[in-house]
Amino acid sequence: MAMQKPLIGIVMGSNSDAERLKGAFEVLKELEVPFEVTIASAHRTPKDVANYAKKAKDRGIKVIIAAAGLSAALPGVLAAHTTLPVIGIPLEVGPLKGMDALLAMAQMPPGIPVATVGIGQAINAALLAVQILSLQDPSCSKKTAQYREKASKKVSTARDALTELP
Ligand code: RP5
Repeated sequence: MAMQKPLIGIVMGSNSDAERLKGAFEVLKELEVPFEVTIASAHRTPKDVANYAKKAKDRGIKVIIAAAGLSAALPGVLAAHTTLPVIGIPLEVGPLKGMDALLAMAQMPPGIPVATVGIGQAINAALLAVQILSLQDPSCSKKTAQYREKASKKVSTARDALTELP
């Protein structure tokens, strides 16, 4: 997988966000979907954000996932510089616990959409990215179905293990 060209680009606003994105990294590794991770900040390194977005498509990236906390402009700014789909993950950071980031990502001006997942929902962002890839790549569709089958089995195994009400 390390040799494969990344299809998903994950951009985080700070190195301090990495821990909160572990779920996304794990899912993409499990599904063997090649991805890359970088750090760029809409406020601290705005030129890097614009450059990343502008070059992503030509580099073969198909979907961008952008994660940030606080007043999180990152996914919106990336989306402004590319026609690739951008998925935003608002992170639970600071006194407002991610509500500020959620509103900044979800309430985009018409014309520049960001597909925003729930606060801290890194796994869903990764799965949504794989589902977008599946439009062109049937193997991604199969991987999504297998992931769901596994999740479904987990629930039924837990149900079958219930001998009495907890
Ligand atoms: C945001 O500010 C980052 O995405 C991070 O969630 C938050 C705090 O960043 P650090 O001060 O920890 O670098 O831009």
